Amino acid sequence: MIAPYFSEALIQALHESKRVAALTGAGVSQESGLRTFRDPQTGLWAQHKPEDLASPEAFCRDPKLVWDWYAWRREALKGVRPNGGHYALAELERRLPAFTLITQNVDGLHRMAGSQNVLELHGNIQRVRCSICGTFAEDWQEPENEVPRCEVCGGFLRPHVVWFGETLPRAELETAVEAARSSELFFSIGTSGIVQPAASLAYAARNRGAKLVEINPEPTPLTPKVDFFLQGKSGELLPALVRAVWAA
Ligand code: BJW
Ligand code: ZN
Repeated sequence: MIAPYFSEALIQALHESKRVAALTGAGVSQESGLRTFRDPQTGLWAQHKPEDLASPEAFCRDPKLVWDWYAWRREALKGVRPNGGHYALAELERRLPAFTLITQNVDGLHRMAGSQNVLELHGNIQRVRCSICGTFAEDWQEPENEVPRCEVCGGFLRPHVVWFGETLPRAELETAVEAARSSELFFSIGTSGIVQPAASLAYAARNRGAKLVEINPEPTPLTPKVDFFLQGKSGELLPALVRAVWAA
């Protein structure tokens, strides 16, 4: 790859900013081999739109279908490793005085790459809780053709993720809003920016005077508002940016 060009203004902004926040989406994990949400689906799940599976209504209608989709995704995650973009974000946390990483992803790859200060707005796919009483399950029986049940109340188990129409974890969301509002530089990386309330964080940052940086191979609804649009893959651009800013 030819070394990408980054403007002096962006490099200077990264040198000077004391408070930086970044919001990531499924695109940061694409180069680790994971599918994004709004990519056309292939194979086993091609006939279902993810939006139609990630909802309490879908789980009510067909709990087994939704459980199997998540079980398949957990299985697919087994061999998956973070990519250069995840590692570069962990490096930003080490380099910058105050850096908050806000992710919509449930795959856990940011922590695997070494990021410590991660706000998981949509939960984590590896955790499972009861859909009735909320008790977390560490391990569970998988009866054939049935959704596993809670040992406490007998309710169906479900993934500890946030579905459409459900509220985000309050503490994480409040901390994310505060980090966005107080940031001088805000990155939106690998997200289509259409799912609320995560999508509004960039606007909250901008309204308080932050400069916006977007990294995405495709323009999004946010693109016209950003100060720096880095068009391309985050697994390539983020490590190159870190090298450009902190060149030995
Ligand atoms: C690359 C790349 C590479 C590719 N490098 N980039 C206000 C207005 C309108 C609607 C609402 C509103 N407030 C709430 C709503 C309703 C709803 C919503 O936002 N709907 C919109 C779709 C219109 N939001 C909610 O229901 C939320 N709850 C809530 O707000 O509660 C209060 C409330 C409830 C009801 C009414 C009002 C208020 C909850 C949202 C939960 C979202 N959950 C999911 C599933 C999580 C579990 C799971 O993983 O299965 O979260 S849906 C899915 O979308 C997932 C993602 O985190 C999320 C965002 O997707 P993301 O990450 O942006 O992925 P993609 O695929 O869309 O984009 C990938 C991008 O990467 C693309 O741009 C590519 O170009 C790019 N890319 N390769 C960099 N290599
Ligand atoms: Zn229960």
